[in-house]
Amino acid sequence: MKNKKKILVFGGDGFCGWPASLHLSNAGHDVVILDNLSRRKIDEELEAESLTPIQPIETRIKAWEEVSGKKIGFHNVDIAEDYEKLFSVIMEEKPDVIVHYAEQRAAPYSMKSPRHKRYTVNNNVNATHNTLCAIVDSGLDIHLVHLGTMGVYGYGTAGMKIPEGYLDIEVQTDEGERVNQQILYPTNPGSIYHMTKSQDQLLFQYYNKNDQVRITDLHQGIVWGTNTKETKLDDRLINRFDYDGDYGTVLNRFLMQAAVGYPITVHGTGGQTRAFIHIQDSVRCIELAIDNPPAPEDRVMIFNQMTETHRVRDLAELVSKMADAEIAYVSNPRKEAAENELHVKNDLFLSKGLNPTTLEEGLLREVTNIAEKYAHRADHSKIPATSTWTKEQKPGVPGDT
Ligand code: NAD
Ligand code: USQ
Repeated sequence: MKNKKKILVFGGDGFCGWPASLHLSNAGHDVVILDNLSRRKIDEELEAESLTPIQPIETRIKAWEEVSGKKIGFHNVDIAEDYEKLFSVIMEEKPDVIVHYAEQRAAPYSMKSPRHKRYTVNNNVNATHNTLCAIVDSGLDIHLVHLGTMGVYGYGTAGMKIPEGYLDIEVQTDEGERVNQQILYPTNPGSIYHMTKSQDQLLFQYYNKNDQVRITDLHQGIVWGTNTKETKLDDRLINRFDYDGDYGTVLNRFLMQAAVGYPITVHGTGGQTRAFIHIQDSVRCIELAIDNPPAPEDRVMIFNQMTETHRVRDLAELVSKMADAEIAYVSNPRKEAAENELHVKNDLFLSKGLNPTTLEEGLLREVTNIAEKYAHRADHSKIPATSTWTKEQKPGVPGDT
């Protein structure tokens, strides 16, 4: 393969990282996963498993080799806690690219208790800092591709389209002259988890300025769907499907709830507008980011990785109609604007060749079919979102409002 690269995927056992590892391996790259399997341990802590029966990482990798003839490497490393091991793996593997997914990614989990807040900050900020520090320490020219979030922007811009990372501003000098500048778009995170992604941005700015580390930061919207072209090839390659109140994301939750006969849990009025991307496009974006690295003299390259925006209650109505399911407007356990507009620029990925998958019934049905197939594995007591942003708030339980 022309342009074959050695790619380390940090967090490659997770919901986005596993299908991305398969996609990159299928495209001909040499892929090695680093993961401490903490997400699987959190399943045990929450007593809430993936709806789909995901296989142990060793079985996944063996199945991939049988199906594709391609090898994926694996190192069990806690990149936040074990800098020495992280550094020695980087020196051993000498990657061209690191794709960094390895963070605690659920906003409700990050808000559960002081312990969960502290874990999320320690894990995420150290994971990102250790990665940057090790890249510089290695002396290797490694392109870092990081998964950030749309949530760093906050979700309201008074009608303006959210730019890709940088905001044009005009300032007035002491002499009264007007000067144009670009600044990092001010962050406005809505949870401890989203706050760690805002912290990541500063770490990137610093290491890019000081050490010319080549960095692409992908501000991703909510990922929906479960299968990709590669995960469909064998049951042992199946991707995880989170549906519980902490890790389940909104559209997949609604589709799962409809499939198992649980009322669709809309938080508050459902007036929240969010950005979305299908898992197949998510993995394609990673490939495009890897194929289009910034030059060493470039600033941090920021892409908005989303394809469309939707209002939560519109999604609930769509799923309700499609599956003839009931909607429950529940108490919102989060502190967030009840209603917001959201307009987002995504020109960079479109210009690099992304052909967006939009919400269409066939794909929604595919998710519902998977949820129906594994409905017997669903624990209905784990569905309500019980993590509240403040002590005064109530969990999102149907029938409680
Ligand atoms: P996930 O929890 O399924 O996967 C994260 C993986 O990272 C897990 O396998 C976990 O074990 C690993 N990990 C966490 N901390 C680690 C550490 N210290 N050392 C080694 N491995 C560690 O999450 P996901 O949904 O795949 O999300 C991946 C990334 O994409 C996250 O950074 C998240 O913020 C971002 N993202 C996700 C979504 C989404 O909708 N899922 C949307 C936008 C952005
Ligand atoms: N919501 C409901 N009902 C539910 C679940 C959620 O109404 O049953 C609402 C929430 O209150 C919120 C919206 O749906 O207003 C989105 O919630 P979510 O859990 O789907 O998404 P979020 O917490 O923002 O986090 C997810 C991923 C995270 C990623 C982020 C991208 O877990 O890793 O960073 O999406 S973004 O939202 O664009 O910041």
